[in-house]
Amino acid sequence: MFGKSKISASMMCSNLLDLKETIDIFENEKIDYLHIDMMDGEFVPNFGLGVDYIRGLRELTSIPLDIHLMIKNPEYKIRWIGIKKDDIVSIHYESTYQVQRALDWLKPLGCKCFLAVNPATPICVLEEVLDYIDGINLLMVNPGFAGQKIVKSTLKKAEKLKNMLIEYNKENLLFQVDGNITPENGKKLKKIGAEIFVAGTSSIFKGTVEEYANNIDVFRSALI
Ligand code: S6P
Ligand code: MG
Repeated sequence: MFGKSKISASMMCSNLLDLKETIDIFENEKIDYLHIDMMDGEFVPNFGLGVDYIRGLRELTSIPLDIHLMIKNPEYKIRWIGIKKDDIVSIHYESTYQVQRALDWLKPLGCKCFLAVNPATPICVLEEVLDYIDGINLLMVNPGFAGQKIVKSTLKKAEKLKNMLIEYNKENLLFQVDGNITPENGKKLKKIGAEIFVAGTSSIFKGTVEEYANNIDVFRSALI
């Protein structure tokens, strides 16, 4: 219906013992992005992947990163991360009082600049920043943990977002969905217009590492 779906594998769901094998599979399967959930224990009630993890991952692979910043005041911390030009970086609308300034400071780092919004944040808050972003990360769960169930209202919200992008002539913005993206939810969201799908325990990280390639095939065929 729309362009080719992209898969962003959620690395917080991977088993560290199998990391090298997992990355090899993702390279063979041509996974588009590695999704990095960075959490500071303040913006969300959990700690997540950090700068050293990213540095290590860069030595293992050149798959671009999709860095989801669940940290307070990200504008003051983005230079610590080692962002590259093919990466996506999402900052949360709710994580700073200075959203436009944060985007302004992110842009010169050369990555794709995304704004993420929590399930209860209305999409109308995006109106004033549409000119400063390359995409939107729509959270389908309250961020902080893998393995949660979709917040039902976010499906309707995804439709509202798509309509808003049409209304503002901003259909070129990339539309990512994150949280409980099962093949079924992915299919629905693809129909609505989502293009980048974060794949965690609901899709590709099921069973043992030997099952990942098959899981990816199943997930991919739902996103056609
Ligand atoms: C949630 C985080 C997500 C999770 C993803 C895991 O805080 O932003 O990126 O990693 O939701 O996938 P699943 O399928 O377990 O929800
Ligand atoms: Mg995430």
